Amino acid sequence: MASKPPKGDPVQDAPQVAQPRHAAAGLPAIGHSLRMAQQQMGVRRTALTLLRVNQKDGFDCPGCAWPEPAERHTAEFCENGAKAVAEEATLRRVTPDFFAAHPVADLARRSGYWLGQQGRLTHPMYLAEGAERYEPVSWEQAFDIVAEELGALGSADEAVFYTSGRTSNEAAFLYQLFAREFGTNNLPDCSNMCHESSGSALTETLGVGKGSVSLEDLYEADLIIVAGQNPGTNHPRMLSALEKAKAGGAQIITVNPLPEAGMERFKNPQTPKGLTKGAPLTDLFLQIRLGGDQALFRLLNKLIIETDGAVDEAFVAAYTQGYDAFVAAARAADWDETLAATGLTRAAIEQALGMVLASRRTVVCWAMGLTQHKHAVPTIREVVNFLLLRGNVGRPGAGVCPVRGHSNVQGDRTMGIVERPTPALLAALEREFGFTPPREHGYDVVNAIRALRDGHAKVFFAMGGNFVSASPDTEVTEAAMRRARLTVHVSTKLNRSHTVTGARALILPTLGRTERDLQGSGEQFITVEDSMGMVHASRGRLDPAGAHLLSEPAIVCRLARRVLGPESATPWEEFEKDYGTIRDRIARVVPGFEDFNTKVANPGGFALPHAPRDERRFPTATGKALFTAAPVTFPKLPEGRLLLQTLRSHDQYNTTVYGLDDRYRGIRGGRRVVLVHPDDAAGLDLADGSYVDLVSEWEDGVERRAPGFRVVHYPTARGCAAAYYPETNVLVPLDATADTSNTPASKSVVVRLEQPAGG
Ligand SMILES: Nc1nc2c(c(=O)[nH]1)N[C@H]1C(S)=C(S)[C@@H](COP(=O)(O)OP(=O)(O)OC[C@H]3O[C@@H](n4cnc5c(=O)[nH]c(N)nc54)[C@H](O)[C@@H]3O)O[C@H]1N2
Ligand SMILES: Nc1nc2c(c(=O)[nH]1)N[C@H]1C(S)=C(S)[C@@H](COP(=O)(O)OP(=O)(O)OC[C@H]3O[C@@H](n4cnc5c(=O)[nH]c(N)nc54)[C@H](O)[C@@H]3O)O[C@H]1N2
Ligand SMILES: [Mo]
Repeated sequence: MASKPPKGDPVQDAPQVAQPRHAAAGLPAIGHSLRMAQQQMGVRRTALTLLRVNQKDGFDCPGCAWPEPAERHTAEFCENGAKAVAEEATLRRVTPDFFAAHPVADLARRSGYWLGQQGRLTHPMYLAEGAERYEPVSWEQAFDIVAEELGALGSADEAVFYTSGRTSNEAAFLYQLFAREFGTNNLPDCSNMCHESSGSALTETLGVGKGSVSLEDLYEADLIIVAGQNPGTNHPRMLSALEKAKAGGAQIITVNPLPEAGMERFKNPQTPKGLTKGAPLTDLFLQIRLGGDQALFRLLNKLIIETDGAVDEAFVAAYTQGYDAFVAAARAADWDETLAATGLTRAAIEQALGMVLASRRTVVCWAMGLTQHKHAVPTIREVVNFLLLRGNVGRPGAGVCPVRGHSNVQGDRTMGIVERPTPALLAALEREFGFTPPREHGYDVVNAIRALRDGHAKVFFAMGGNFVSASPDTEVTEAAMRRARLTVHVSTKLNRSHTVTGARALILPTLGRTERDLQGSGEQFITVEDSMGMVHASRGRLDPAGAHLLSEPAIVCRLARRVLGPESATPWEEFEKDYGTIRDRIARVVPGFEDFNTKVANPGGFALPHAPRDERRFPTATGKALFTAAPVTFPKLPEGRLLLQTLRSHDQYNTTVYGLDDRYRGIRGGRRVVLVHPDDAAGLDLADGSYVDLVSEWEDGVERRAPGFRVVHYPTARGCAAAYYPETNVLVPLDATADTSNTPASKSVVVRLEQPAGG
């Protein structure tokens, strides 16, 4: 049986609400993933495809960036990985006939869910200036159009080259090389909205902007703190690692405004026990207020400093600097302020302290709950202070673990997708390729939107992703995009960014991870880097979704030849023919990739060097790990307002909506819900089931409104609310970003809930 056709666009978002769950995975998860996969791919393809996920001779799951264990199960994937694969390997197709039947204005009225459900893009498509519909074009014509608009620019800095974190190392390396040969560092990427705050804080304090732990470290830890992360939905395979760590004696503290089912109890579908009641994961749940984490870690740090013998003084003396200034700041931490910032009890914090002091090896894991706040960078620096105090960096079982999002977002950065390149990277490119790369810093995501809005950027090119839906301040971003001369998207699936275009627009269809990539020299593989700095190969086996698709490396090579012409000394044709030749160059440009082609032949891949982890060497400005002492801040709420976080449901991958359920939170059949504590709801006179508009309040006085959300009484922290992204991105002001990292503060939006008149 083939795939089932997608259902119609749900006109009415009608969420049904039940009690939230207290355990994740188990048999229902297997059932859900297989059902979704079979709807998209049919039974046979489902079986063939899912068995290849994350196998040593298979492809890397296009879902999250969680690493693969050395010993793999036959089915080394999770429910949500299966959904990500099904979404890509679907048998549904978006052909030129589809575009003939659907003018852009029609597509712009559809939900993101409907757009994604239409299937894989099959042909390069072009929207001419003033035209109502996309029409098929040849690849040559498509590259001519891009070359024409790039050639008409007053300066290379009027072009923006965005990347979403699914792009392979090979494609990413070529893409940044092309942008820089063209003459710009305008290389914003999804990291700017994601872990940029982690990168900023870690580079400054430890000298390396990446996590310092491996899976083995997690297994050896005494204490694992999981703060601001929902692995049950977003990194389900992490639950197996936490289960294993617990079996080895680790304790787990969860810091979150929401009780997330996955952290409460895990039913591992790979074990007999997992099929019945499963294993509890969290030992201590700190139900913190949004944005209270810096205050929490600062107080814990003060208490550690004030406990005799608790500080690892030998480590502090040998490897760190800034300790005295930090101690002075930490001593000033105040119980009352911390209790107000966190909403926690004194007893809970003292219990946490007891566990911290009892642990000789501590790991802190985090994700978007820490990175998407105005004070995200000082918050993560405080986590670093916390680990440095007891010497928990650079030894087994301990360290920093920022858990990455997109499957190759970390690798893309390693390959040079960065708008603020280091002089070392530029020098290496210059040496290897013989051109002078631009030195000025380029635009990140927020600055790219400003440049488009203000007419300073005119061509927007995206290597994957869904920029207009993922970015903040939807109305501002969409208006900015419409001012462009040309918008180009290299995509696998239809999304909203194809419907909100510049004067001219192109959709360039590309191969996904699951597909066979045949080039002049034969079948190619690509490589990716996971969240723990392991690099390995990925090989697709399915036939491509259409005969006209090009791989991402091929698209960049052909575009570069057309745009840069014979002046470019780079062997673009050779790169396209044989990706091994790209890896040979990466080996000479990017530290840690020496002998790349040899090392990646090892089925398990290889680990990139990480100086703090491997040798307790801290490549900061002073060669020491840095204690920092930023003032403690936390969001303050005006009367009658709530602090809204915008987060993911269980049935979505960022802006890709797989379905309308959020099973663990008890929500079904709709996404326009706002979770509010029953006592806050009572104070605001909001019955469960009533409908409200969410109106965000920001210092610019502009009213930002998301209409028609069903109120759900939910056990979140007091004063805090939660609703799904991207429906709520319209509420996040473009200028509301984290200090230093400029990441949109998507987890702290001050809102009022307005009941429509008579409602
Ligand atoms: N299935 C699936 N997998 C994914 C994704 C997906 O959309 N779907 N997205 C991928 C990507 S790109 C990323 S970046 C990751 C995202 O992974 P997560 O960061 O887990 O994703 P979010 O849904 O944003 O969840 C944020 C979590 O932090 C908590 N939180 C929010 N604010 C605070 C705070 O102030 N303090 C604390 N302590 N906690 C807070 C929320 O309650 C929630 O549990 O997942 C990746 N994996
Ligand atoms: N309010 C709010 N906003 C947020 C967040 C939040 O928590 N709250 N999270 C932020 C985060 S962490 C992130 S990472 C960003 C995500 O931002 P993006 O990475 O831009 O968005 P995605 O939704 O992951 O992109 C999905 C699209 O990628 C394309 N695609 C999928 N696979 C491939 C492939 O293999 N190749 C190519 N070329 N294209 C492919 C498909 O066309 C699909 O429609 O969103 C950010 N925005
Ligand atoms: Mo992300």
